[in-house]
Amino acid sequence: KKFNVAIVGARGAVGKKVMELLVERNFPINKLKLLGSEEGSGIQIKFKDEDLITEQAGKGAFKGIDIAFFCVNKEISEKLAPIAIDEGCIVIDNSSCFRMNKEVPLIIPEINPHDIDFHKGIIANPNCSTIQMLVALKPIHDSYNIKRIVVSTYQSVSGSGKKAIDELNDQVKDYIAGNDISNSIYPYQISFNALPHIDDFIENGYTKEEMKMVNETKKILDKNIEVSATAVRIPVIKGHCESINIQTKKKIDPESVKELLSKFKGIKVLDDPLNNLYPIPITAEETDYVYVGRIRKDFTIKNGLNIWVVSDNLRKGAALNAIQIAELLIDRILKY
Ligand code: 11C
Repeated sequence: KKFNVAIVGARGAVGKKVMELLVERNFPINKLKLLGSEEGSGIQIKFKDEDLITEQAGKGAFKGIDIAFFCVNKEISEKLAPIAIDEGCIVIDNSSCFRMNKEVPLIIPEINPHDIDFHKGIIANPNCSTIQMLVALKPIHDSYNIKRIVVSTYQSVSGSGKKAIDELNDQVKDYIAGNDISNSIYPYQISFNALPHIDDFIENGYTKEEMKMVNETKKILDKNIEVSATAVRIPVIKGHCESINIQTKKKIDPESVKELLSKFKGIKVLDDPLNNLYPIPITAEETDYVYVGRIRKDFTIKNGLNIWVVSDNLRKGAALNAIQIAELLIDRILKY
């Protein structure tokens, strides 16, 4: 069976990656429709051998579409998802708009595939920093029962979209040319800098990005896990890194964790620090894996462990996980 598919926000960083991965994974497409804003419509984009023309998203645009990948911000998702559902389409939403809604499954296929059975038209794709953290922690939680996570992220600019990639590149060029450096996406220069500020700050002193990691972990993996997060933007184009400290209920040792992680689908362990082997964004770029290294005991607490996790945020952190959700949807629900 083949499906009619739409991408909303096809010209953005995630939308483009979804298009690319639909081809790479040989997704069963009958017809692909590219949707965007009014200004973004009428533009020609190549998909396989076809020249597709982007169309304006809105009433009527989702008729006859089976699955729509929403790769837009939460304000646009909020406006368009109800229209898409009304027109009989299933929405896989990349934004944070519906993630914490009790009626909406929030899925990482390796972790909670069964939750998809309860969907009512919208399935949410988790935040990129949550996805790579939870893929790495799932096998550890199953065996050792994680009580608490302390995580600091080092996130690339592609997480803020195409304009942020351009901003970093322009700032580097201006720096080398000796020109003044301007910024519009971030509150400060991002080149040669690090900003402890991703998404908006809220009253409790944390950012929304940090709270996504807290709340999404509870919804996807286990509501009893406590998470303390600090999210930092660094001048890398693709690939988010995370320093993760965990405390488990059961006794834990690095060697068994290494073995456990090596066997888990989607994870690659790179951990031979004496030979300079550890995950870095450049290794993860354009690959589907969540890489784990620096697996070592935390000597300051009972049952403590430190790990370092890296993944391509546009792939497993966004487009790949969204397509894996669609593949799961087809496998469990639509094929019948
Ligand atoms: C970033 N994690 O790297 C964000 C991007 O809630 O889906 C994704 C924002 C979200 O800036």
